[in-house]
Amino acid sequence: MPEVIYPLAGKKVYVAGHRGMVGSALVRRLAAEGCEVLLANRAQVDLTRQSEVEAWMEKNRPDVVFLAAAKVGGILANNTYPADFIYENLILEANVINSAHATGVEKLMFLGSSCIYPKYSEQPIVEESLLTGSLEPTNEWYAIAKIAGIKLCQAYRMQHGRDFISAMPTNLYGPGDNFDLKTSHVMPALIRKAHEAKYHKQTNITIWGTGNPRREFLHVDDCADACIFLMKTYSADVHVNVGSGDDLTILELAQLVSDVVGFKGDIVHDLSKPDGTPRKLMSAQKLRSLGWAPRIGLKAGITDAYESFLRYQAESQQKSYHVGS
Ligand code: GFB
Repeated sequence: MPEVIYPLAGKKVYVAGHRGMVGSALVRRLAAEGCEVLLANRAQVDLTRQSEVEAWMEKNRPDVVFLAAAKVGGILANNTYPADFIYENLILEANVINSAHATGVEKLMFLGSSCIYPKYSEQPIVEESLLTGSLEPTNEWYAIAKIAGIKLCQAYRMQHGRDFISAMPTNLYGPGDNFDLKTSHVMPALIRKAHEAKYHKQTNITIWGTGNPRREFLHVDDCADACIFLMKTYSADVHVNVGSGDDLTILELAQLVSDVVGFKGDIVHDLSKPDGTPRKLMSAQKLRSLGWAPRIGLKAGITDAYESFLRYQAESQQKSYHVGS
């Protein structure tokens, strides 16, 4: 185990974005750290409003911030709402990071995304590939905002000596995911499609694009564990990739999800939908050499994500029953 340079025990830890998939996983994982976790919903502090963020941070004075709040979505949502993705992410990052500086936060972690790297980066993608080429057009708006987040942390470290670090997770999945087919990422979409096809005895499911792009996936509980590991052991301006180190094609993923869900039909393609980046496998070398490795294999992770989908579905049905009754 590497040296803990910043123990979390006894600290006031603010998780911005605790209702999201990553934020809620961080809250679950922080329960083992002996810290006080601070949370705030949108009615208490709207992170896109500078004065609200400043007032909330001034009043609550966290020692530590995990900046997991973000407007996120899959390839189609990114491509359809570029203004929302760049504006909301930029403004909330700037508000939280500047307020963290103003109120003397001891340590902050900014969470980004693997889409910060150039579209045709050499694979596996090392941290130093940042800003060496053009971005993937379907998500460059989100990517620019996430790059700005890394740069904000670096700038406050350079100018003010702040211990603000950045972690770049790969494509994440797990409990708390968004299962809306129009706005979700591929994993929850495939789980839902395979489940509904099995339930309705359909002969096929449709996947977007050619199925040839390769993607890397990490269970969100592994991601939360890696983030807490880095918070306690890492302090430098270079961001750190957080991934599994393995990838597979979207078609292979669709087959694996079908297998877990128990759907036995065919997989067909909607070629009107974009493929996006051909491949974005991040190098896991830096995080491994720091001493962290994932624990949840892809098949076990998908099984867990499917169970969370079934719970989500049961809850939604219960809610609509109550509304209707
Ligand atoms: O997960 P996804 O939406 O995002 O799509 P990206 C990954 C791949 O799966 C693309 C294909 O090639 C999609 O065309 N795919 C196949 C599907 N079927 C489906 C489906 O039913 N739904 C979805 N959503 N995809 C996002 C970025 O890129 O990744 C964000 O837009 C962010 O900025 C996120 O970085 C992690 O991996 O292409």
